[in-house]
Order: sequence, then C-alpha cells, then structure tokens
Amino acid sequence: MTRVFSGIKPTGNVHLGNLFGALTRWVDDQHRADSIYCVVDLHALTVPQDPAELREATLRLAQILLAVGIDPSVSTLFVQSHVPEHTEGAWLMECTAAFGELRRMTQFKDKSDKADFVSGGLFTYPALMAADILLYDTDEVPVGDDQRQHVELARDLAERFNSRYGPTFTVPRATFPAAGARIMDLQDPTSKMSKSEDQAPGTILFLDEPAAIEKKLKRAVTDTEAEVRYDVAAKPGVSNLLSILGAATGRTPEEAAQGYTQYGPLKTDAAAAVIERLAPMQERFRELAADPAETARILAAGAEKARAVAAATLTRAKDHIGLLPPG
Ligand code: AQP
Repeated sequence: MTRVFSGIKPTGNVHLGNLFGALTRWVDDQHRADSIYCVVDLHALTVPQDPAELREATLRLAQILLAVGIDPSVSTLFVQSHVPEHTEGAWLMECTAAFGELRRMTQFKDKSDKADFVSGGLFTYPALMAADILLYDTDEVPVGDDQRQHVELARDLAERFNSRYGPTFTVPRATFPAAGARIMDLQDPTSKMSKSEDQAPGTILFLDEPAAIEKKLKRAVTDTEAEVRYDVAAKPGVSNLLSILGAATGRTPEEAAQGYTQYGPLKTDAAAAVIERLAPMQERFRELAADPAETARILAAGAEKARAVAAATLTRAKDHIGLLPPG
C-alpha cells in the first residue's frame, strides 16, 4: 500500500493555504493510502518560541487536524518531538547533505534575509525534514508548492545515501493539488499566504468568523482590467481568487472562472464557498478544544505507532552507515 507522510508546523494560525495546499489532501489520502501525519514542533524551534504558546499551539494544531477530518482510526497522527528518532535521523541527513545544497534552499534565503537572529537550525531544517519523510519509507508527500524544493532535497539525500551505503531509504515524491497548490496573500498576491502574517488582512485563518472572511475577500487586491481569467503571471490577484474558489468547490481554477465577467460576484462567491467549507470544521474544532485529554490520548497512541516504523528504519540506516550496534 502506498505510504503517505506529511507535516505541519505549530507556528501562527492555520490558514487557507495550509488547508487547500495540504490538509484537505491529507484527509482524502487517508482513505487510499497508509497515511502518517505529524505536527512538526521541532521545526518551530528554528526561530525563538514562547514555551507556553508553543505547547498550546501544538495541541491546538492537532485539534485542527482532527477537525479537518484526519481520522486517527485510519491515519497515524503524532507530534514530532514525541518520536526521538527524528532528531537522530536528522544528523544522518545533515551529514549526507552538502553545505552548498542547504545554502541553495530558497526558504532559507527568504527567511534569513528577514530575520534578526538566524539559527543554525533554520539552515539545517531541510535535513530534519528529509529525516521526517525518509524514516517512514514514504512514497508520497502531499505538500503545497512552497515545499517542492525541500521534498526534492529529501529525494536527493535518499538516493545519495542508498548509492553510498546500499538500499536503505524509499525515494519519496511530492504531490500537489490541482487547485490551491499555492494560495497567495490577498493583499500581495505575489507572496504566498503565510502563518507569520497572522493578523494581516491578506491571510484567511481557519478560525476566522464569516464576517472577517467576507471582509478580507472583498478587499482582495485584483487589477484594473475587468476580465475574469486564470493567468497567474498577468493577473495574480484574480488568479488567486479563482484558486481559492476552485479549491473550496473542488474544481480547477479554470473551471471556477467560467460564468464570471466581473470581480465583485467572484469575490462574493469565493467568500460564500470558503465560509461554507469552513463552518463544519470550525464547529468540530470547538468540540475537540473542550476535551484536550482526548487529543492527548490520540497523540500518544499515534506516537507509539509512528515510533515502531521510524525505529526500524533508523536502525537499518545506522547499520548501513557503519555505526556499531550496542552489544
Ligand atoms: N500559501 C500556501 N499555499 C499552499 N500551500 C501552503 N502551505 C503553506 N502555505 C501555503 C502548505 O501547508 C503545509 C504546512 O506548511 P507549514 O507548516 O510550513 O506552514 P506555513 O504556513 O508555510 O508556515 P509559515 O510559518 O507560514 O511559513 P513562514 O514561516 O514562511 O511564514 C505545507 O505542506 C505547505 O506546503
């Protein structure tokens, strides 16, 4: 059976980009594949975090994943730091990656340019991500387009390790959605919608009220033409609205464009579709948030299942690379 693995960071609030770029596919994939999903809290540490907020955000994110539809009776859902094999695997990957390869990661360039403090972890985090993926003999990694380069690196590292030390890791491939692979900021449709832009009018959050969603979509930047057409280069704002409408209604952006001649109705319909899509998930989230002990139980069971797979792969990798097994 195909093995699927993906992760999400407990930083900021889940937004429409996360939902359409990744999470809705996580839910779909769990019915056709053996699916393992992870709240990657160690990745959050690449920038300084408030400890209490990080703990709270990790639990809340797990509850959002359950609310979106991750079913712990068919998928494995766990928190990365509960499975220590990830950090050990990351060291093997750091030693397999070339310095120049890590330096070429565009997310590192973007984030380090903006940050006052650039941690070593921000630089090496793609190696941790490679370990996350490779520890589970992953075939497919459902991600948004912004993660394309990191999954490519995981592929390269798996191939390099296998050719140096013999067959060890499954070589994974990224999968992307037909609509919503890259949801852009509503105010700056040339930048991706992002968790760090939490309070911004350009980001629609999973927990936004209907009025806030309507307001943000009504104010979305478009252009001075009056033609509804999917053309990311020439019409980034309108194309983003079509991606959102398409993803919310299960259509491609081109299909979503049909029948529209003006921007106003497109924005109104996009808002209605997003509100309708989010409402039942938000309701389920409120129920789950009232019972944190149940989420903790699900995460503990998930970590146990995940650890059994990760430990076997790590033992194989350590053996192949020449580390002496304990006596
Ligand atoms: N705008 C997006 N469009 C489509 N997919 C997206 N993803 C993220 N943004 C978009 C996908 O969501 C999954 C979780 O990614 P993450 O935990 O890295 O979330 P993030 O929102 O990218 O994180 P940040 O904190 O927003 O990043 P920065 O720090 O850049 O501000 C992934 O599958 C990702 O592809």
